[in-house]
Amino acid sequence: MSWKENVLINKTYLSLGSNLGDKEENIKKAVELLSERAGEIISISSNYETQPDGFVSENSFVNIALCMETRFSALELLDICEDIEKIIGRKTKSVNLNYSDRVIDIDILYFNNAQINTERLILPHPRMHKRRFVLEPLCEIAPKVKHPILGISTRQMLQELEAKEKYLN
Ligand code: PH2
Ligand code: MG
Ligand code: MG
Repeated sequence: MSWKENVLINKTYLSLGSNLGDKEENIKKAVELLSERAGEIISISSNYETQPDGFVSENSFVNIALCMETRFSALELLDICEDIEKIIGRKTKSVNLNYSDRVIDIDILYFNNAQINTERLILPHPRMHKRRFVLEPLCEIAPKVKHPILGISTRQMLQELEAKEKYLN
C-alpha cells in the first residue's frame, strides 16, 4: 500500500458497554453493526463483567474494547456510533456525567493520535485513564499503545490506577 492510500485509513479504539437486557447480545450486535458500517475490526477483547462506576445501579456491565480501521472521520464515526446505539435501543443519553443504565454505549477512546476538544467530542476520551472498565479490556488488545497526551501505555495507566486504588483502600 502506498503512503497516499495509507493516510486515508484511521486507526481507532472504542470502548463498549451494556448493563441492560441481554448484555452479551447487545455488545455482539453493536460489533456486527460497527463492522458493517464503520470499517474493519482489527482486534477485540473478551467480555469483562464490571460494576457500575460513577453511578449507583443494581445492574452490572459487560464491557469490551476493540480496535478498528476506518475511512470515516472522527465526527462521522461518532454519528455512526450514535446511530448504532439508537438501533440497538438506547433511549437515554448521559447529560453532565449523570449516568444511567443503558442497553449500549459506544465511546471513542483514541482516533489516530488526534487531540480534539469540541462540544460533541473530546479525544482522547477524557476519563479513560481513570476507568478500570476501559483500561482492562484495552490492555488485553493494546497493552503498549501510548496515550497521546499522557504519553504512557495502557499497561502503565492500569498500573497507576491500581496503585491509586490500593492507596485509597
Ligand atoms: N460507563 C459509564 C459510567 N460507568 N461503569 C461500568 N462498569 N461500565 C461502563 O461502561 C460505564 C460505567 C459512562 O458511560
Ligand atoms: Mg461512556
Ligand atoms: Mg457514550
